[in-house]
Amino acid sequence: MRAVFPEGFLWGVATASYQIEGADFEDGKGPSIWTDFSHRPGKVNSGDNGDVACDHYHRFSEDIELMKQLGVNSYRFSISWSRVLPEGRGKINRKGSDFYNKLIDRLLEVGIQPMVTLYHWDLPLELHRKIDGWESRDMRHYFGDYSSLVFSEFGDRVKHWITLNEPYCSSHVSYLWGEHAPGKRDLKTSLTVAHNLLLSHGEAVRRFREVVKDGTIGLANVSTFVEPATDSKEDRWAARIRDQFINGWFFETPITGEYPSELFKRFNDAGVQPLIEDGDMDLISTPFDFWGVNYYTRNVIRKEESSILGSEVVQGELAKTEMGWEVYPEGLEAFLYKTFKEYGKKPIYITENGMACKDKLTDGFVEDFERVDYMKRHFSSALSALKAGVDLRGFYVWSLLDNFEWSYGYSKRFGLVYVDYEKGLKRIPKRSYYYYRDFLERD
Ligand code: GBH
Repeated sequence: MRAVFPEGFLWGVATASYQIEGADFEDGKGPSIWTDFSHRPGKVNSGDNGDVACDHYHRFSEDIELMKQLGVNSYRFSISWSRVLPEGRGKINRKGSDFYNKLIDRLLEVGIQPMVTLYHWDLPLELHRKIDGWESRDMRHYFGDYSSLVFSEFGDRVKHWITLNEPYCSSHVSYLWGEHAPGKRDLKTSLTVAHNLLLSHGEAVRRFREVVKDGTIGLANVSTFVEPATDSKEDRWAARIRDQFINGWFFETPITGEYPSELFKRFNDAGVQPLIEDGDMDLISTPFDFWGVNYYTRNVIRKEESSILGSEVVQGELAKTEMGWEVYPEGLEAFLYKTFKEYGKKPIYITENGMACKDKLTDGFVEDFERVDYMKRHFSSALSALKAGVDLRGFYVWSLLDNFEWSYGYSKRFGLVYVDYEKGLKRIPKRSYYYYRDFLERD
């Protein structure tokens, strides 16, 4: 199957700073909102935190070796803002930026293209404390300054950039559902946060054009394929509105410069709409180069008038992963097609796809056949999208290593490589790692 993908297609694995790095207080690094959140009782499963995580900060050479043996030609990781700027602004922490210099140089030495995310949820705690973090309109300036700094430090070697990872999660999962840092529950606040995130995305793209002359920059969104529970008019309406909430808000707005109209009207009627100032929508719709699509599952939606979204998520009947998410590879092809057609005809990278399994270490090995099956089916769905004309440029499996799965702590494993948290964080490649290696080598 691999041979059918175009020449130059990027095959990779993806990670994020707080989930793997550890060394959270080392070499001048400042705390992030996740440092704070994970140390609060009851926020993360078993009281887990990212103080040590996979200790990737000290073991990055070993981890790059794992990638080299795997045969990927690209690696998507994120930069920890507070490692580079401990208080989110001000003077650069050289030891922090040196870590990323060493990481990038080593990747290039072994022929792996870095794809770098500027923000994967670990906001410097100081910015949260002093200026209210993403609730503040000023964030776009701080994010802009941080971005400019990072572009000038690493832009000579990094050619693929992503501004934000899943603004849906850093707004709604964090400020509406309360499951992620900082753990608030208020729709108006969370819509304000989403607006500030989108403004910051636009600002970073503008800074990028000033600093980097040969590179591309995109936005990575979580993309949940939304389907109505029944074919009734009510459920189809409910699914459409829900799709605007999860997907359209972050896929349509940066293209059209307008929030999805039906849902915006609903929020406006309820008085929770974000405050939009002159020039905001121009900034948000600053042209950028590609979409990152993080695809995991679908949502089945039924009308529920009492909810402000007008709907609820119902249990689907498909097989589920350890996260309880339905396995639905067909949704990937459909989503890619829709994204390409409706959201600006841009090149697309699948920047995350993977599953959590009940991985058990037995006689020193992990037989994660379910994950192998999941990968096969999603690779083939991606191929169908390509054949249907989607400009698909790459596929990153989430994730290289088992890691800190946010509010689930270390209880959920997404890695191609098992991390033995009991035995010195030993890395043990799973069946799926060898499947991917063979796929990349000869399939
Ligand atoms: C990604 O987010 C993150 O970028 C990454 O850091 C994380 O480790 C990885 O996924 C695995 O979780 O309605 O119950 O079916 C994933 C965001 C949002 C995807 C919720 C699945 C639907 C859940 N997720 N979504 S459900």
